[in-house]
Amino acid sequence: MNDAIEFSSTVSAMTRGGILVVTIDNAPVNATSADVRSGLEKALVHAEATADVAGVVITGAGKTFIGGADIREFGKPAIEPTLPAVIEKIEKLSKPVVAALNGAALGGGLEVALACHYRVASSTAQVGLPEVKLGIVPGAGGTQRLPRLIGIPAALDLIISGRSAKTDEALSLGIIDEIAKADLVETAISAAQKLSGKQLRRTGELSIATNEAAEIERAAARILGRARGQKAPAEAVRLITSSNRPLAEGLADERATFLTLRDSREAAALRYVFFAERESSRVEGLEGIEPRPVKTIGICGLGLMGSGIAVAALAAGYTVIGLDQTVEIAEKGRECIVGLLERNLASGRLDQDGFEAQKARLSVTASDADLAPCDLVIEAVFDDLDIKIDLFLRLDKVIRPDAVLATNTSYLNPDEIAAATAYPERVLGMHFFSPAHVMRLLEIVRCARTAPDVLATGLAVAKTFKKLPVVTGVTEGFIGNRIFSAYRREAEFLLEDGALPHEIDAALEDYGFPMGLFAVYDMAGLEIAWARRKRQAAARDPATRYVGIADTLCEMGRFGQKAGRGWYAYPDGKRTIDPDVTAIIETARAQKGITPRAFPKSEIQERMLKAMAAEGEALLAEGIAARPSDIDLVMINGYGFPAHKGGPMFART
Ligand code: 3H9
Repeated sequence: MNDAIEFSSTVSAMTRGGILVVTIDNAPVNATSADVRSGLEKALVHAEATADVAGVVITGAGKTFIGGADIREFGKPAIEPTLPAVIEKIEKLSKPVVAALNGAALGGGLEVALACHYRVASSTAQVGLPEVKLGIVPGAGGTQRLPRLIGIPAALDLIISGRSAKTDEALSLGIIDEIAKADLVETAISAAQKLSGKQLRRTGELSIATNEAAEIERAAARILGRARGQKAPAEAVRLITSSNRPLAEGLADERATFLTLRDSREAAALRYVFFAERESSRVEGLEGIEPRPVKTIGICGLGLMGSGIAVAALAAGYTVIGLDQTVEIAEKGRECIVGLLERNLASGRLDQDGFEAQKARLSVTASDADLAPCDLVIEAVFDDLDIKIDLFLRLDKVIRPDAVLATNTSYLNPDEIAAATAYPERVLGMHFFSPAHVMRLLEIVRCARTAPDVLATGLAVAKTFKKLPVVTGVTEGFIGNRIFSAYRREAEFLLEDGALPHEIDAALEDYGFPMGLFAVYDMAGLEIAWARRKRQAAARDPATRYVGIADTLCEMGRFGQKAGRGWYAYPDGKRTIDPDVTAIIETARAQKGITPRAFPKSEIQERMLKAMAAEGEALLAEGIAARPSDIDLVMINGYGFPAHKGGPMFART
């Protein structure tokens, strides 16, 4: 052991047992900033030049190995040395370099590790190349070295999905060589000592299996079919499938592609989304506020929504008490929840022990009093104000005064529910999206009197549910459904003005939505929205433009796919343009004296985007949404807005 050497302000090293142990300490995630790159380069030069150093170990301080390139540096002038240059030095070093993966090795972090001659990981580490999620391709050798190490099909899967692999999978794929059973750095040091003086295995020199052409072709076709107009996945496929060529040639192609994509609008949008997700839970007024402790969650109403919420709560480790109207209905709810857990077991998302443990934490009841131990109760009963108020009044009598009450409503005013209760400060809204155990978005509704620590509790619980929480103020439909209404309204205006449902849907799908609006309507069913429109009819201002075509369809029983017809016809289940619907639309236009005109796709897209952005502006002006990026997150995660376009607020810039 000797004194630490500081190679830069974020990279230091100690020599232990003849091995230079280099530690990257660049909080929060050890991203490869200019200072890290320069420190690493100096450490490598030192190791090569120092006779007493027999090898190198690279590791990270804290819980991350290296989280990748510093995304905040993208778009700024490049500072030497570049990451590919540092990585080349690692691979070519004459002495063994061992990566000691103490945590996540992502993007440029895994690329550093791939160039090392041996990789040891702690059991909690994970590896991945998530660059396509940022609209770029790996730019420091990932598309060339990973296929050399694990073959093209496995590299395609990891790079295009952008997913992370845990250590067991990483070991079986051959990405890492060893999982440390004892101290990670000690294990890495001893690996480096053993490799010293031996022939080193340089990933860039490995050859690629060439007998997998059919498998590769199938995988590539599948990936490109899902890319929805994004550039990065297609470019990554091209680079990976052509990696069987001289390394220098592949690296040069990769670098040029990375630089072009990095400066693209698509990458800017995805970077914006990345930071927006981290920003959304920073809420004004909650600085330093501690959430209330939550161990037991009550869920009222065990229908589809309540069951989904229960599954999310069980997965997060909570004890769950489900309540429904009768013992029989509650038991049905329990069966539904257990059915969802069984699906997770069958798909491998849950192992047998986890399944048993989750099931053991679930109980159901028809008696309000059984909810007494709850720290938080989430109601997911029928969306009717009287029913919800009645339930909350009953809950007031049985749960502790400091327990939090959350209403899962889509359209009702939670302030009215809160006002009816004994302690309105403990009430907030938690608007889940269906299916609640799958959909990531969770609107957290801050009511007029919600206490700060109650709001903080909602956010903290959402995080444990692995949801993306976005705080919204109270307004009809909150952030998402208000913008969705504006989107729907504009589509209906377009119908009257001359566009047909399939033309509007084609324009939206071309833009990147997984499904056009009218196809979505048909899938979800038209009757619930019709019932709401009928309820609102009396209050509607006759001077505002109202499109009645959807009402006509409903009056004809065209309730969507379930009914076999809606905005489209479904012979053999296949979405087909229906001349009857065209005739209905033409009649509606004629009745209003509208002369239809043709709309190019770009104009449809522009009008839809403008309508969403204008509603977003209104939400900001009213203080319902805190920032434009929160609105974008809601539309991306709840309504299919393509992430690579950044959301309606980003797209207007
Ligand atoms: C790349 O590597 C390109 C190369 O192929 C080629 C180069 C030539 N940069 O997520 P958290 C910040 S592209 C800058 O809440 P966790 C983040 O904004 C990169 N900042 O933590 C947040 O800041 P703040 C490929 C970054 O523990 C803070 O760190 N890599 C970066 O839940 C904490 O983040 C990726 O795409 C970054 N790379 O999760 C990995 N990463 O506190 C992206 C994070 O101010 N990162 N920050 O809001 C992650 O997936 C997670 O952050 C990680 C930690 C799993 C590492």
